[in-house]
Amino acid sequence: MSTALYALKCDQDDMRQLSTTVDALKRDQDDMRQLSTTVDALKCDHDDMRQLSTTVDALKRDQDDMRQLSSTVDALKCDHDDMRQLSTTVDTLKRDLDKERNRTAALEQRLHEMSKTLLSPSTGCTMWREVCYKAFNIRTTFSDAAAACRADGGTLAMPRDAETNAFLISLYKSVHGRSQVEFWIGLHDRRREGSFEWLDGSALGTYNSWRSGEPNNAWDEKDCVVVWVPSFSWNDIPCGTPQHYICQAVPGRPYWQDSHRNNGSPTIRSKT
Ligand SMILES: [Ca+2]
Ligand SMILES: [Ca+2]
Repeated sequence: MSTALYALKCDQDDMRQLSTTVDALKRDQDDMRQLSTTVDALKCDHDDMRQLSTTVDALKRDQDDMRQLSSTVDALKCDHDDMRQLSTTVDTLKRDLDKERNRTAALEQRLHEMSKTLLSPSTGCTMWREVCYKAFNIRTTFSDAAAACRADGGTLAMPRDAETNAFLISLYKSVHGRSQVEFWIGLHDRRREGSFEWLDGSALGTYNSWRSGEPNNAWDEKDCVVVWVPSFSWNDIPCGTPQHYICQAVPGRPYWQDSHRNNGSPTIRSKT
C-alpha cells in the first residue's frame, strides 16, 4: 500500500512538472507569436522606409529643378529689365527722330519760302547767263550791301569777265540814269592787302577792269571795290563809304547752297 501510494505521489509530481512545462511552452508560444507580429511590423516599416527614401530622392530632384527654375527666372528678370531700358532708349530715339523730322520739315518750308523771296525775275532782277542781277537804289557801306544781298539769298555782283562787267554797267545805267554814284561789286582785299578776292573766297583771276592807277590803296584804307561811274572802271575805296550796289543770285538756289561759298564774310583784317 505504501509502495502504491508512493508511486502515485511520484506520478503526481511528474504531472505537476509536466503542467509547469506545458505552461512554459504556452508562454513561449505566445512570445513567438508576438515576435512574429513584431517582425511583420518591422517588415512593413522597412517597406515604408524604402518608399520614404524614394520620395526623398524625388523631392531632392524637384529641389534641384526649382533651383534651376529660380536661376532661369532671375535671368529672365534681368532680360526684362534690359528690354525695358532698351525700350526706353528706343522711345527716346523715336522722339528725337520725330523732332529732327519736324525740324527738317520746318527748315525745308523756310527754305522754300525764302527761295520765293530770293532775287528772281518776278522780284525785279534781270537774268544774265542764268544769274539774276538787281541794282539797288540805296546807298550803304560795303558790308551792309553784302549783308543785304545775302539776306536775299545772293551776294554782291561778281563780274569775272568783260561781258558780265559790261552787262552790270548797262543794268546800272538803266536803273540810275545819269547818276554819278559808284556801285559796289563783290571784290575786296580786306583779308590781305593787295590780294583782291571775290566775296565767295575765290581769287580775282586774270580779268579786271581797274581804272588807270588803281588799285592804289591810298592812305592804306581802301579795301573794297566800286565801279567808278564816270568811266565805269574799277576803283578801290574805303569800305565804309555809302554807295549803290548790285546783287546777284541764282534763282532757286540760295547763295548759301553753293559749295564754294565763303559765307560772304571772310576774316577781315583790322585797320589801324
Ligand atoms: Ca587795299
Ligand atoms: Ca583807289
